[in-house]
Order: sequence, then C-alpha cells, then structure tokens
Amino acid sequence: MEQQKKTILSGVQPSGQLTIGNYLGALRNWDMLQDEYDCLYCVVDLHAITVRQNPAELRRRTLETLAIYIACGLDPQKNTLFVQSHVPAHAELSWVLGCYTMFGELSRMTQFKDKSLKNAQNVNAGLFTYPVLMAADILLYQADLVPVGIDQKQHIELARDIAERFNAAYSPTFTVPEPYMPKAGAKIMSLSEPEKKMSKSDDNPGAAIYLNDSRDDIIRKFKRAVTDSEMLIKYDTDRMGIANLMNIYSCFTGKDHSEIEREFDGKGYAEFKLAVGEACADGLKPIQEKFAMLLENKDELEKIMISGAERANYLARKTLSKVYRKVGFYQVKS
Ligand code: AQP
Repeated sequence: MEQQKKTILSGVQPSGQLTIGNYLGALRNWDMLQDEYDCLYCVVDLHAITVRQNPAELRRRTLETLAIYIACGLDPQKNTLFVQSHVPAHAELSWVLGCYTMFGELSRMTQFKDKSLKNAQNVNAGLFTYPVLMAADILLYQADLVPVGIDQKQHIELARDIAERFNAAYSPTFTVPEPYMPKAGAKIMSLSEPEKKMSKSDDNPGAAIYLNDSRDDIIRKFKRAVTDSEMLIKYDTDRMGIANLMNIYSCFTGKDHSEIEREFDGKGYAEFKLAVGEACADGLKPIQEKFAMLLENKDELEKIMISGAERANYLARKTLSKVYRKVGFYQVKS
C-alpha cells in the first residue's frame, strides 16, 4: 500500500514587502519540500490585521504575496496555495482552541512582548491571541511539519501543547506538529541593528533587503550595513554584523563559513560587502522576473486562490466538524 504523504503547513503575513529574512528563513525551504510532502501554504491575512494595515495595501499585498510564493518556486499544481480569510474554519477553530489556551502561556510569548513595545498605541487582543490562530492554522490540516524561521519556534511549541491538551481531554484529534527550521538562514538580522531580526515591518527601509529591491538598492544597503571596526571577516556570533553578512552570503552562494573566511582573508569590509550585495542581487533576479510576469495575469492568480481555498476548505471542515463533535456542540443534519 502506498504510504500517505506527510502534511506541511506554513504561511507569511502580507504585512509589508517580503524580505530576504522571509525568503531565507521560510520560502526558500518550502520549495525544497514540495515533492515529498502534501504542502499547504497560506497568505495569513487574518494575522496581518493584528497590526493596523492600510486596506488597499493589504489587498494588493495579499495578491503579491501569493505571486511571490510562486515566483520563489512553489508550483500551484503541487502545493495548495490559498488566502487564510478564504477559509472561515481558521477563525472558527481559533475560538475553540482559545478556550484550551492559558492566559499565562500567551503572556510568555516573546513576539507578543516585542510587538506590544513596537505598537504601544495598539496592544489589541488579536496581538495577544495571535499564537492561538496560528495553532488553528496548523492543526486544522493535521500538519506534521511547519517550516519556519527561529522567531516562530515558540509559537509552534505552544501549538503542540494545545494539541496535546485537546487530545488528552477528548481522544486523539490533532496531529502534534514539529517545527522545521533551515540549517542556514533561520534568523537573518537587521542590516542597521544586527542584534534585531530583519522584519518586513521595520520602519527603516535600509534595515531590510526586500525581495523586490533593485540591484543598486541591494548593493547600496549592504554597503551601509552596520559592522564593526575589527576589519576581520571571521564568523563570530559576538560580532553579529559580520556574522549576519556571512550567513546571507553563505545562503546565496552555498559556501560555508570557513570557505568564506578563506575567500576574504586579508580583504577589507568594502570588498566583502560588495560581494554579498552582488550574490544577493543575483539570487533574487530570477524571482523578481517571475514575480513581474505573474502580476501581469491577475486572473490566473485569482484562479489559483480559488482552487487552493476549495481544497483547504474541504480539509479544514473535516477537522472542524470532528472538533465540534468532540467538544459537544449540538449537531443537526442539514
Ligand atoms: N529575519 C528572519 N529570518 C529568518 N526567518 C524569518 N521569518 C521572518 N523574519 C525572518 C520567517 O518568515 C516567515 C513568515 O513570517 P511572518 O510574516 O508570518 O511573520 P514574522 O515572523 O513576524 O515576519 P516579519 O517579517 O518580522 O513580519 P512583521 O514585520 O510583519 O512582523 C516565518 O516562518 C518566519 O519565521
């Protein structure tokens, strides 16, 4: 009997232009998994409104994020690509799971603490319960693996705890998911403050390389990247500026840290930064070209969204009705 493929679920918020952090930490690895697994990737627009979004921009970015998924190599024939708000079961399961999640657990989430500081004027309940919605995203599809960057690891651990708690209270209902993190690129840091992660919503556009940045912008941003005064190209996590540039260079060239150290032995930061910029611009070029082509055919992108949501809705409904039955919601035949 043919063994059933394991399931993968992940997503990106359309909360800004995607960065090389999103690409190297998440998207690039999704592409490598599409043949071996049953993969579902959503554009998580419900998550994005935990921070105020301009409605027109959110709409545009939702479509663009889907196009970026495909431009980064995801084949819509092999992967289920959809928009989170097109599958109502995400919000429905999130409510149920919220009743199996403790206030103390959510209070310990570092992303909540970071984002509350960054958005002090809008510390809304959605920002606090964000990890519950993320658990619903994952558990609805009985995902075995969730490919993410390091910043999302704590949320996946919570999703596992929620799944185990629910399974223990009733009977096995949810697959307990595992995080899947890349060996290189799991945490790309800001170019201007290398102790902070690179984020698409950073107020300083010089801090991040966006997937659609021009070659000149990419090279200019790397040239200005904050490093140190040691003038030594050697991997050392106490010198995050240089370590981050080495990680980025390694991701785009496939060279490991010792090869990079040898390549730039005795050379200056200016030469190294230029090489990082060029490698990054070369790596992003085919993605940018494909992205521009895809956006010319909005109808085709919408068709992909519709058929993705159709399959996602079918799978999600199956889990949701199981959950409703187990918790004791009254069922009637329609
Ligand atoms: N700097 C990063 N390095 C490696 N991986 C990263 N990811 C995000 N930033 C980095 C990974 O990208 C995926 C999608 O992230 P998200 O959009 O769901 O939210 P996020 O983690 O909060 O990403 P951003 O870019 O920082 O968004 P904003 O600024 O809106 O909060 C995840 O797999 C994440 O790990």
